[in-house]
Amino acid sequence: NVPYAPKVVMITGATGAFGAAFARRFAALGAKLILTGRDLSKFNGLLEEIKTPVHLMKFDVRDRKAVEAELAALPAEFRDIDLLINNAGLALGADPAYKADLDDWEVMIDTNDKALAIITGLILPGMVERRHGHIINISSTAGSYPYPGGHVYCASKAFVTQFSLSLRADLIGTGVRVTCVEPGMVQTDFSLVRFKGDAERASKVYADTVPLTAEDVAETVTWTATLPPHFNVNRVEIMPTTQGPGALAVHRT
Ligand code: 8X3
Repeated sequence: NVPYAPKVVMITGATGAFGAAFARRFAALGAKLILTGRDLSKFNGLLEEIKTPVHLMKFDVRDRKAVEAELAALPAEFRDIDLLINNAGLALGADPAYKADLDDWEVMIDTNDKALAIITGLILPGMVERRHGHIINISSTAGSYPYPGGHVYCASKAFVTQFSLSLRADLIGTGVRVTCVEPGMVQTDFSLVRFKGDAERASKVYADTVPLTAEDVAETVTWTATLPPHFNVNRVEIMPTTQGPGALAVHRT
C-alpha cells in the first residue's frame, strides 16, 4: 500500500546486513531482485525467504570487466532496472592517517567511490532512456562529520554524497531520481570488517548504547524509494537517538 513500488531492484554488496534488509523489503513490495556479492554463500538463507524472482551476480564491484559482463548477460526480465541501490562499501582501519595501511586506502576508494561511480554510469543511460529510475547511494554521516582515524573512509563517503547531489543536477527533467542515504552508527558487521575480525574491538563500538539497526536503514531506503515519482529525497541523514555531533578537537600544550 505505497504510492509507488519499483519492479526491478539491483542491490550491490547484498550479502551483508543492509543488503538483506533491503532485499526483504523490496521483495515484500513485489520487486524482482538483482543481488550482487563477492561470496554468494554469505546469503545465509536469505534467498529461501524471498518469494519474488532473484538474479544473482557474483563479482567484486571493483572488477569492472566482471560487472560489465554480468550486466550484459542480464536475462530480459531483469534488464529494466528501476532502482539501483549502491550499497557495497566498507571501512578498513581506524588508526591515524600517518599509520594507515595504504592498501586499505586503495580498497576503500576503489570500492566506495570508483566502483559506485562506474556501476552508476553503466546503469544510468538505460534509466534515462526509459525516463524512469532511481539511484540510491548508501553514504554515511562520516561524509559530513570527520573523526579521528576516519581519513579516507570519511573522504570516500563525502564523495558519495557529492556525487549523488551532482547526479541530481544532470538528471532533472529525465524522470530519474537520486537519493543519498547517510546513516550514523548502525550495528552490523561494519566494525568487524573495519577492525579486520577483532570482535572485541568491534563490539565496543556498539556497547552500552542503542545503535540503529539495518532494519532502520531499510525503513529509510524504502521510504525514499516508494514516494510518488514526482518526489525526490536528495539526501537523508539518520542517527540513533543516542548519537550526535561532537565538538571540534583542540590540542593544548
Ligand atoms: C558508518 C558510520 O560513524 O562509523 O559509516 O563512520 S561511522
